[in-house]
Amino acid sequence: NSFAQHNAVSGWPWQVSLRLKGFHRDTRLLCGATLISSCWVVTAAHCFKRFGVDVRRYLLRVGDYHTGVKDEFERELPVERIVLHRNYWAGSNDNDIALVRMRGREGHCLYFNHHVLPVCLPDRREKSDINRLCLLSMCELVWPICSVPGKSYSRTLLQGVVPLLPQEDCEARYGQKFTNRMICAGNLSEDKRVDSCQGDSGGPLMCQRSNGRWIILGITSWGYGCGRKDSPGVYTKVSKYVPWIKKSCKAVTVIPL
Ligand code: 4AZ
Repeated sequence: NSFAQHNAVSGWPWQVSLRLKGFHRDTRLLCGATLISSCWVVTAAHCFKRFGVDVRRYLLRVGDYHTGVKDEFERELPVERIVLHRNYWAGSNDNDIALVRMRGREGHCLYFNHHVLPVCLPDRREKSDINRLCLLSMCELVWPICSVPGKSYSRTLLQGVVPLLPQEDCEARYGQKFTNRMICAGNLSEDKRVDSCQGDSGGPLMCQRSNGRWIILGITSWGYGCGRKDSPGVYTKVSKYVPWIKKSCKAVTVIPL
């Protein structure tokens, strides 16, 4: 598929995966997440809908590009704290945002390098210009297979370019479920175009500023199916939550190890 997503060049250093611990020492991919500081990631609140907010059930994996291969900078960190947005409730997709803190020492969790680096937060008034081309990095899903039972995940991180769409496109498609705290992005005209899907939730919709910096504009949240004509993907509009993110990260008192 020439129009499908590509393998990410060498990973995106802020892409994190949220993993659920199994009964043995295995973990499985639950959601994407995005590194915003040495200890914190943002993700989607709905990622915790199924298994709850007990921190012991989860791990965050950073620096991963190939699943099944231990990459040089790959690390798995335990979770210390999960903060769901207080206006998120499982009956809707509104305010689909959560913060997760890794367990570290003295306010420090990760060393940054070319493979592990935080993304920038948008301005509070950041415009989601229509037709701005932004990028999705996807945890592990190959979408053409995703809607088929027995779906399988890609072994390497994927990325794809999606245009930001006018809010009206999602309002027309999804009605009241689409709020102004969400971003509409994707392709309308053809079937089987680049889109996020199950397993990608919580990961970044990111855009590059003219100064070269990448910002996280959206968090993969929901949509009708994946890659369907006339059904764009819906992303949590991060700019609406910047004050909440800053306040919540500060408010957490860290228990020393
Ligand atoms: C999901 O199930 C999901 N195409 C995420 C994104 C989209 C659809 C579903 C958008 O987590």
